[in-house]
Amino acid sequence: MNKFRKSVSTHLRKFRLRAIPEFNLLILGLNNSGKSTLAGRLCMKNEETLKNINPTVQPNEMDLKYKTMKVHMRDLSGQWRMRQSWHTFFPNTNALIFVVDSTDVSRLAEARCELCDVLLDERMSQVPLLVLANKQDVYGALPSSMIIDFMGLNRLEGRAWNIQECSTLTGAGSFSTIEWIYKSLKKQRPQSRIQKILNPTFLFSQMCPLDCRRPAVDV
Ligand SMILES: Nc1nc2c(ncn2[C@@H]2O[C@H](COP(=O)(O)OP(=O)(O)OP(=O)(O)O)[C@@H](O)[C@H]2O)c(=O)[nH]1
Ligand SMILES: [Mg+2]
Repeated sequence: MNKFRKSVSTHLRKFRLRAIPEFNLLILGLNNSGKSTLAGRLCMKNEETLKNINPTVQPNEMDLKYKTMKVHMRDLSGQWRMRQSWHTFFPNTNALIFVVDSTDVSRLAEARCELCDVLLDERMSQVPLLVLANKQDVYGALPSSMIIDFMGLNRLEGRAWNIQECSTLTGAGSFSTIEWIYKSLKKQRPQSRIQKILNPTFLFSQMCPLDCRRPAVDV
């Protein structure tokens, strides 16, 4: 009996060593920011397909193998109505990419509020965040330093985050996104209960992490 148990545990250990870790990556952002173009590029879709992407209606789910990990990507619609159901994808999310259209200054406040709502959700409190300052190929696109200011990203505490300039349309900077996600996921360890309690996002979960100034009436 002991021999049997030993052989089962040896096989299980071998299997665990060989198993590829799988992670869930959520791609959010306002409509028209470039989420689906990013997802398509990471999945090596051809240029013709990338230039003819329609606004997303149903969530787009895709698997990507990168180095030693398997990433399950979920690209959701950024339309106002669809944003109300983003939270159903929060459980088991390991990393978040928030795409911003750097050419659309008029919508940065809206993007800030939406991101704030996501970060306030306790299920997202430990999730590393990568903000993509997209559409850098367009003349006049805001640099990442200005996006940091406009969106109040410097206020973020207790969370691994980064911002990156890119153009998902031309591809420039798109693949470094997955490299950053890879590195931060590799560092991820399950949190102990005490660490969770000591985490400021958990303690002050009702405070707005980005100090967003949402208008009184949602338009
Ligand atoms: N110039 C430029 N246009 C881009 C870039 N990325 C995306 N676009 C264009 O922006 C438009 C919207 O892109 P999508 O990828 O569909 O945007 P989305 O965020 O998925 O939008 P929803 O699905 O409606 O939420 C398309 O016309 C894209 O070709 C970019 O880096 N530069
Ligand atoms: Mg889309």
